[in-house]
Amino acid sequence: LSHLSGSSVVEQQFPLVFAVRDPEGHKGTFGSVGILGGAPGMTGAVILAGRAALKSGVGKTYLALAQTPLPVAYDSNYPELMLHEASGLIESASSMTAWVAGCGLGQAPAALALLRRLFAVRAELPLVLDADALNALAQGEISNTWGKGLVVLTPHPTEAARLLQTDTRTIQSDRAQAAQTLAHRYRAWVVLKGAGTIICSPEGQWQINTTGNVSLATGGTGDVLSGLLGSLLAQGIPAEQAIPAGVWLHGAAADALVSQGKGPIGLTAGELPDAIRDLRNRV
Ligand code: NPW
Ligand code: AMP
Ligand code: MG
Repeated sequence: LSHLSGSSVVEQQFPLVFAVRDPEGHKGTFGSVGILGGAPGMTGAVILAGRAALKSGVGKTYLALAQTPLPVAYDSNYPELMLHEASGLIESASSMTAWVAGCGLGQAPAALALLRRLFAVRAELPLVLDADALNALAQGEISNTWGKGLVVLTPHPTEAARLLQTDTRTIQSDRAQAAQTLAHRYRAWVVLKGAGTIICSPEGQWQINTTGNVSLATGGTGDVLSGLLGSLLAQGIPAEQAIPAGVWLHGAAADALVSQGKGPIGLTAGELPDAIRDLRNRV
């Protein structure tokens, strides 16, 4: 059990997250992340995940939207994001270095089919499952037997309750136990979100994150976290560092914004990516 705290400690604990970049590096050096989500009415979720990925240093960010035709051709604030219809982009799954799935994906049959296809073609790429991908997993809509390759589950307490066929109160009454049970059952890394996020390895070793505050209790902050984790994994940072450091950065960004008077009331998820970037460069 290690309590994550001050930034200098974090820099020592996660050297690969805060390492100086190779001056000879190019965009290919820093990986490509694909993010599957964004059903009608929830395009924002996948855009937020994409912005978080961009600002946390991945080489290229591709959004696979569960909509035909696309509602917009590009994000005019962030034209760096490459928007595609999911069905096409998933066929190029192996050109990414990590995937995120579920942000605003919805539960429509077509969305579930996209998820199944991504599972079929992902090979051994790291995969972060959030939101509706977790709901699909809970309902047996997608297989829980993934082969080799890292899987990260990022449930909030109610998503965890759905996965374990219990209620939110039971999850909250012993969060560490819930995270360990999930990690064991799914043979995956687990990030059980909420105040005092629990990070648990597939082997059942858990730690509690101490950054973050109630300003994060607003729509879209979880989508930012999944984009951030996918980005760090796409950059080739090993899970042992990428996952706890990503959770730390997400909370620390909210703490920094609150100290600047931008919360706890009225912080928006879209403000987090710039703050995450500042931390990653300044820690
Ligand atoms: P309550 O209200 O206490 O009973 P759902 P969702 C609970 C997308 N989004 N501690 C709480 O239950 C997502 O990506 C799109 C305790 C809450 O009401 C998903 O695809 C956005 N309980 C989809 O929407 C921005 C907690 O869970 C319930 C808890 C649905 O995701 C928003 C909600 O869970 C959103 O991200 C905690 N810490 N946290 C966009 N801009 O496009 C949550 N709960 O029913 O799974 O709905 O999380 O909103
Ligand atoms: P989601 O429910 O998927 O949108 O994710 C919400 C994000 O905000 C997660 O990273 C949570 O850990 C975080 N969060 C929500 N409420 C709090 C809180 N009271 N204190 C700290 N973090 C929180
Ligand atoms: Mg969420």
